[in-house]
Amino acid sequence: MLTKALAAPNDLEAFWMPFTANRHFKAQPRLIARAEGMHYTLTDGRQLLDATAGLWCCNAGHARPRIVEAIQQQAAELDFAPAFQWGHPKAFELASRLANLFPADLDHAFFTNSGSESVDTALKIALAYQRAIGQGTRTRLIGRERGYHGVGFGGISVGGIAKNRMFFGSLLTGVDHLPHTLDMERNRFSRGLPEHGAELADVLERIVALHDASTIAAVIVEPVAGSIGVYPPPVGYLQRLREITRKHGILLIFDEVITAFGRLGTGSAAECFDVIPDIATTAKGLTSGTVPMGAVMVRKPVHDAIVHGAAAGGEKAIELFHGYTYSAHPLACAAALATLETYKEEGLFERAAELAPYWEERLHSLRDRRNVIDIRNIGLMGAVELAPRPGKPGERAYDAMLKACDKRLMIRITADTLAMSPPLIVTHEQIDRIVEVLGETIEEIE
Ligand code: PXG
Ligand code: PLP
Repeated sequence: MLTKALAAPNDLEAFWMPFTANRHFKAQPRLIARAEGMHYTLTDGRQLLDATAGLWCCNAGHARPRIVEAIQQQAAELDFAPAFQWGHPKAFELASRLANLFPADLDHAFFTNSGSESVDTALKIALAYQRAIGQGTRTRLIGRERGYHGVGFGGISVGGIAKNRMFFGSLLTGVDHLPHTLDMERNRFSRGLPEHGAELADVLERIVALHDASTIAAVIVEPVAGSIGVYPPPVGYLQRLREITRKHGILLIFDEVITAFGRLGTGSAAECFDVIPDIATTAKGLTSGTVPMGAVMVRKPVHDAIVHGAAAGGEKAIELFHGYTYSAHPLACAAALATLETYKEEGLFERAAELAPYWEERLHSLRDRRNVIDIRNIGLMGAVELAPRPGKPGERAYDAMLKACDKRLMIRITADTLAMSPPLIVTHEQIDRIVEVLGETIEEIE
């Protein structure tokens, strides 16, 4: 009998893999058997250094004992509890912890099971809020070009990645988009926040002029665009978005699915940039990727307008007709509490902040390598953008991912950008190793 860790299936057909080149993968599979600390082990025994925290989520690293034990104990103690009209203690404890972690009066948590569900939830809360305060004509939602907000119909409607939208019909109506903020002409090889581009937020004024503020419910942006390949916001951009949305009675939603829980060296991007949105969506790092969970953080006035406002109905009436079977799942709550405890006990957010300058320095040492056209970084996020092969967009990065895997490094790719977001427990030596392998990889691929 094979040992459990090395057991591998011999039929890969039935599993239709998400966001994967299924045909190529199944011809040349990469199966992961185990994870511990900063490393993955493949079924063939090879060990990979994890430069991506899984999919931007395992911020505490892998198989952390406190988190593992919490999940094990919880499964034995309370496997499931209905979240509609019932509660369990850890859900309330977790919500309170999150209310403390997020700045200002982002004091209420609505639980979901993923970033996509968090985005759907946030958009629905925004619409319900506008209606609750007598602004029911405000139904438009404004996203941004190249934004990634998951794969629900709400998320792809406000999202701005053509491939994620073009196959799926007409999407939500009444959506418009701000321009994206990547400006390589002016900002190429910026370290941290790019200097130019705050004025791109002013396009919101033109969108308001076009549709009228009375039709717009909310603007949603990633404070740092992650999935598209790490676009830190231009200096002053988020502040300007905040001013314009406030002026026009439009809610500002930060999609913090990647940026929350230490990625920027703080609990949230809201804290990092000192810009307070009305709603913040989270997932991923909330449980360090161990159990699916998201949380939507909502400012008190928004929550109160819906829950305590005139439209809420009698005390026995449900205030918001929304929720998931697995909202506040006991296993997820236990995992999240243990994760937050791990972050705190090990000072991982502070650690990320301390490592960020070194990360920046090392990453930018790659700027003169072959085909490198831009490098971007903030916190413990980084991207190396390669020139695409003529007529074959994405292939150069795809080959880089395979080559890096051969060299025992896991990276992410998006179009021709290599993206890195190591667990916050990464060491200086491991950062050196990541950059060394990246450099070799870039030189060796065509
Ligand atoms: N919003 C943002 C800002 C995200 O980054 C989602 C929503 C959706 O979350 P779920 O949990 O539904 O996937 C995300 C997720 C990548 C990559 O490598 C990025 C994400 C997910 C998977 C891969 O760029 N972002
Ligand atoms: N579809 C059906 C038939 C259901 O009964 C439910 C939930 O009861 C759902 C979808 C939604 O599932 P979830 O609450 O896990 O999102």
